[in-house]
Amino acid sequence: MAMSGRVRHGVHVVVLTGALVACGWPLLRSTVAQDQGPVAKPFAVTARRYKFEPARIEVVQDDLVKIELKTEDIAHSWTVDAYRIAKRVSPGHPVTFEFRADKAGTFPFYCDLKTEDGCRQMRGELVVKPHK
Ligand SMILES: [Cu+2]
Repeated sequence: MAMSGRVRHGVHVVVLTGALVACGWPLLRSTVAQDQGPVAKPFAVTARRYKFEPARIEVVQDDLVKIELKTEDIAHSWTVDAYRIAKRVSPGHPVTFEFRADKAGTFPFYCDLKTEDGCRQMRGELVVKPHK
């Protein structure tokens, strides 16, 4: 710090450079992070005899939706016809998948496995709200 009094001009340059490094680089880094695309909205969905938890999933159109699906008893599926999704999950083997909710509306999801009759009661709805 003894130098700062004598070489005032030099100190200013150092301070300016320091400000650029402190402020400029984090800005650049966050811009790069945004270029990697939006982060998916995660939903943990549990299937069990004979329902889904949660039974209602609400997103906004064009959201990237991430479903983390697991079952607590037998094999089930999470099926949404409108989105051509049919993901099967078995005990001890959770599955994670993503999709772009590009169609607005309310779409039923259900379990399409026929192993147990009760699976026909497994219903829920995917609500995709339109852009404002
Ligand atoms: Cu089922």
